[in-house]
Amino acid sequence: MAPAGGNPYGAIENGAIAVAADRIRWVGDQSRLPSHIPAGVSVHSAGGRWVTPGLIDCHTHLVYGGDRAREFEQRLTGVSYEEIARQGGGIVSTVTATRAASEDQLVDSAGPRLAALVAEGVTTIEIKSGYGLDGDTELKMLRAARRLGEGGGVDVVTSFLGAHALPAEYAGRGDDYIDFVCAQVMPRVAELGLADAVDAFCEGIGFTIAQTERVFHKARALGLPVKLHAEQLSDLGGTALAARFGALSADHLEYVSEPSIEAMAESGTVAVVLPGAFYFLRETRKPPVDLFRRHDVPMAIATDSNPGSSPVSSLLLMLNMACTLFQMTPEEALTGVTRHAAAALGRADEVGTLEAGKQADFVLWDIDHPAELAYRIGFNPCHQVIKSGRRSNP
Ligand code: DI6
Ligand code: FE
Repeated sequence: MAPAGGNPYGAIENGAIAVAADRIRWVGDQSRLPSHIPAGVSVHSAGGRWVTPGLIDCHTHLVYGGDRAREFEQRLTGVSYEEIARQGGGIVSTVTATRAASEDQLVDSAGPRLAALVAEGVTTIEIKSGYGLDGDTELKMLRAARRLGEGGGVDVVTSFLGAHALPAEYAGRGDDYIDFVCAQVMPRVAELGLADAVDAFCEGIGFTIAQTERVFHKARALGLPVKLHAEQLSDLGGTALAARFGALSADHLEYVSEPSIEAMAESGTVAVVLPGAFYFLRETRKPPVDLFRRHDVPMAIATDSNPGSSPVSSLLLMLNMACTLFQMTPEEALTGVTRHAAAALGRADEVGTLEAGKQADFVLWDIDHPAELAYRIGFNPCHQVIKSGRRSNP
């Protein structure tokens, strides 16, 4: 499958990919391969299968302690997500469990969730901090996330999300907490190279525009790109702020306004839609996919894998939900977990398409047509994952 081109999915029928070490060297029509294959080059048949770029899950909170199954029960009796958060449950309850867990325990508990994603062809994943909300636990989460990428089977990109929720010890003192995050935590995170970007939760139950802006200023001073949880439950204008800071992505966006979308188009900010959270919170307001299309804002799709609003470990299921719930096309959905997801992580030069020079991350699928990736529910047609030029599953 090729990067762009006028044909659906950028597909190449009877294509071939040449790989040297961890890089794609050439992609094209099989008939244009040299008839003489030089000694030392091995040839593998994909058996006529469809090949796509390795999938990219560009928004997850994969590392955390505990779970929130009981909160799920509570929500089913009619208590809202916001209500639970205000009562000190929600994100804050995961914070307690995450602080109590050791770094090893965090790595171990995230492992099976990561394995499920990798088994479906995920070769790059973003993982956020944000369940520590104190210096040591935020660093512990980011170290755990980095460790999950050490096996080489998947690239882990990290985001520092210190401004995720207000910890109990700062109740009523949001500005003081932001002071602490900016002055004490972010410089340590940056110095240790533990984050590739900085994120925040700009929301009534999160942080204000002014507080988010302070986090972004600090990120800029530390040379880190930004992204934002914006307009998930209300329209505070976080997306326009993110665009002003040249954010890589603005995520959720159910309540985003058209002027903010124009600002995204201007700044090249990717719209990351998260159908798992929309579904699991039984939201009714959809992200304005038509407006993203009209303004040529690239759309990415991710799991938002987290214990409270999206306990999801399947990116393929998100393709289905993006189509059924948000009326995206299967082609848009696939682009949303490859090319546009790469852009949402600032990694578009490295991954996300099958192009010469990029990392050799790709997936062989047992499917008859690429629309099948979005069509099936609870079925994994992944035949083989190639990560950085090597086979990563049996
Ligand atoms: N928005 C989300 O969807 C997650 N964080 C955020 O800011 C939810 C996190 C949680 O409920 O634990
Ligand atoms: Fe999130």
